[in-house]
Amino acid sequence: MKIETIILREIRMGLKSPFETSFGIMQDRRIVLVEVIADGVSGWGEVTATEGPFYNSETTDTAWHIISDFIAPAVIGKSLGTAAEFATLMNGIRGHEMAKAGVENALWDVESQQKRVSLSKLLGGVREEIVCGVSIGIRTDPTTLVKKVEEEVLRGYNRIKLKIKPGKDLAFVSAVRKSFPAIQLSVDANCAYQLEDALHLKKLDDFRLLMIEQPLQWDEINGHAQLQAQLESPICLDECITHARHAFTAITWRACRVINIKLGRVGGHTEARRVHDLCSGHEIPVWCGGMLESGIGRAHNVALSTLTGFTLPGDVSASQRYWDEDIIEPEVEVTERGTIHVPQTPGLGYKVRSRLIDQLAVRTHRWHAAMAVQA
Ligand code: OSB
Ligand code: MG
Repeated sequence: MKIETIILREIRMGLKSPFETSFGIMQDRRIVLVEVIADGVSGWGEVTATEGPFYNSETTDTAWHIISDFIAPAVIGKSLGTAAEFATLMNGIRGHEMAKAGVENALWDVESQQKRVSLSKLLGGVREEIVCGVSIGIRTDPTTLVKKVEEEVLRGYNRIKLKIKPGKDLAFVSAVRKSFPAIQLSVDANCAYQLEDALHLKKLDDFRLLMIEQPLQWDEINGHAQLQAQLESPICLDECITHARHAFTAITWRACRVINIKLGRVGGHTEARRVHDLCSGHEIPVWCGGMLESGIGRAHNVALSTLTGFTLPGDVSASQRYWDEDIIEPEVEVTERGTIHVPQTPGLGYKVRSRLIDQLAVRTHRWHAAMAVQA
């Protein structure tokens, strides 16, 4: 595939309601979308960076900068055999996984359309239906949280994940567990605790949690190993795992028993599959994380979740939970059983609403390959 055109757009999309985590509140999303046209076929990817450097070090603006000044100039006009070759070309750029993933995933969309298979099949996926959970933001008090959990349980979601932080943890988790003794329940701290909090975190063992996600610092694998040794609840790493090498380190040191795979955080489908394969080889279950994506990022998450190792419900939920109107058609819908049917048509399997995207765009930049000059 010859990369003829790259179009970068930043769109604004307001979440239906604010989403609070230990690192801040998100509501007005600034999302960078990547469209790549190769051999006349258009593919789409999403940059999952947040607006500020609080989840990881990337932001909407750093991704725009890295793609504009380094990635697009490096690949425009190039011919690649497969989307996976893009990952090799990116080896020289350190970090900026979310920026890379936006472009690489657009190429996977192109490749699956060219090969006339669904993205899921191209990735090696085996499921036609995936199991969904939800991630619930921090609430003011336990009663409000219990009400929200009830709503999502009634919708059919198969695992409830509660965001926690110091001061908004034990009482909240305890109230939810009391009201719902049998649900699959997990918590996510987004790095809000220290190893010195081990005795406090150990109290979470009382609530039969499926896992405790990323309690300690974003780059702290050794501390998680020490904490895991003191906890019965499995630790799941999110922020710490930006590539398969980190996954290998974390598994070898027993820093976690579960890994959350996010396409943006690990740099795209190629590295996501490497992390997945490594985890499968070590009997570490994985699940697909979310970054409050628009329909494009969500469609990529649906496809990734069909690989065999994704045995736990992911944070891939219905478009309707996030947006009044999503940028794909049909929107991502969740069945009464809390599952998503995986599209079987070539490419993403959802139609990209390019006219709506152009309306939502606040900036656009295009790169075109130089035309071959005829003698
Ligand atoms: O840690 O999983 C996280 C959202 C933004 C940043 C980090 C995280 C999250 C979520 C939401 O938990 C998952 C989703 O519903 O997309
Ligand atoms: Mg997380």
